[in-house]
Amino acid sequence: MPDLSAVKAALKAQEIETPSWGYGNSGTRFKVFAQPGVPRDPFEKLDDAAQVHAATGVAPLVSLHIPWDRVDDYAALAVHAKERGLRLGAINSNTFQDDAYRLGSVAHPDPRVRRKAVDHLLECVDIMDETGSRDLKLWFADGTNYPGQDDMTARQERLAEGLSEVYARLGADQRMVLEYKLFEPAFYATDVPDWGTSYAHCLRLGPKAKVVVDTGHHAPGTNIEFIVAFLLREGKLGAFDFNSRFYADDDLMVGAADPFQLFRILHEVAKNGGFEKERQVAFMLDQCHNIEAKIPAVIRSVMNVQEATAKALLVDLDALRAAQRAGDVLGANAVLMDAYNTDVRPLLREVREEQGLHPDPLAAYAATGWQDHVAATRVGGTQAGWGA
Ligand code: AOS
Ligand code: ZN
Ligand code: ZN
Repeated sequence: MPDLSAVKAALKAQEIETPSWGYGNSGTRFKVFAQPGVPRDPFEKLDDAAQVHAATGVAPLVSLHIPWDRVDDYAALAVHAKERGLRLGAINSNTFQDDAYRLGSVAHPDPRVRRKAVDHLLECVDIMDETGSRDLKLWFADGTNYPGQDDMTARQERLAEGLSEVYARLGADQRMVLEYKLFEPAFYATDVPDWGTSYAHCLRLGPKAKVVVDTGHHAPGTNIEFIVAFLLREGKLGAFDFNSRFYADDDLMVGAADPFQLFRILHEVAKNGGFEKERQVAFMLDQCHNIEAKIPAVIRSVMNVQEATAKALLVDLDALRAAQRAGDVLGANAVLMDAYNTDVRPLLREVREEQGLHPDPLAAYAATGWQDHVAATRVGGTQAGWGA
């Protein structure tokens, strides 16, 4: 059986990164519902993220999205974070919202648009220098809508060229992490549609380039845990964008749609050393909370990751391997299911109490009165920027 004190130590050491855009208003192309008290600027987004960290103890990092989180003084933003026990996490680039990007960004047929896109990515690395962020997170909306619209091979060439210019600009401790997505907004061919494409680019670029697995970016039925296991084995898993989906890239709370899938993914992480700090796997959330209250939704998501992590850490690996060696199909499956079916909520309550936290993070947040405070004092909160 796994050593319970080691499981507890791993749970206390876990760091989950929350997205700045998860705190702002968001919606679908049909409607953005405004909520009272949402942050008006990146400083206030950090104030909300601090509430999540205070309640859970495991969410000290916040991802930024540029230009949504553009400020005059990034060092001041980093200080603001530090004063609240937070650190600035990945810098997410945005090469999808300008009119110039109608036919793509780094893979655009026009070199002037490619220049603009690469310049933006380079600006993001400048920002990383100021914020102390380790990761540049790249997601490209690039692709085509119709067969024949553009040359798919030429687009790969342009993409590779842009990426290598940015890679050369990275500092010694900085990385670029490249997200893939099968669909949307391009409907025929996305330029980085799958992990294989991202992996191939990252492999060519070098050790500072790694793959991001966003759990909402696959075809239905894709075995995501296989991808995770493969990338970990190759040392190329850079980060997760956790969220859940029923149909497309729904960006719902992680663990809401398919907690068993989240467990299977985190089991592969646990089994393959992905929780070890030196592996530098970033556990990020990429979610939008369209109809639910935002801070409690982020807290719930963090708790869902913790619960799936606890179950993954409780898998009796010795028993699992013994059953696998013996070819005991049912026995091996039972070991996994035993861990998944364990109610880990009492364990997590205990872990939180040992950390000096309230055992129930949602109750702890409700008791702060923060929601009433921000509803009364913040007028005119901003839109998250995405999903509108
Ligand atoms: C888009 O689908 C991706 O998941 C990106 O990570 C994106 O930058 C993020 O969702 C914020 O919109
Ligand atoms: Zn994402
Ligand atoms: Zn997405």
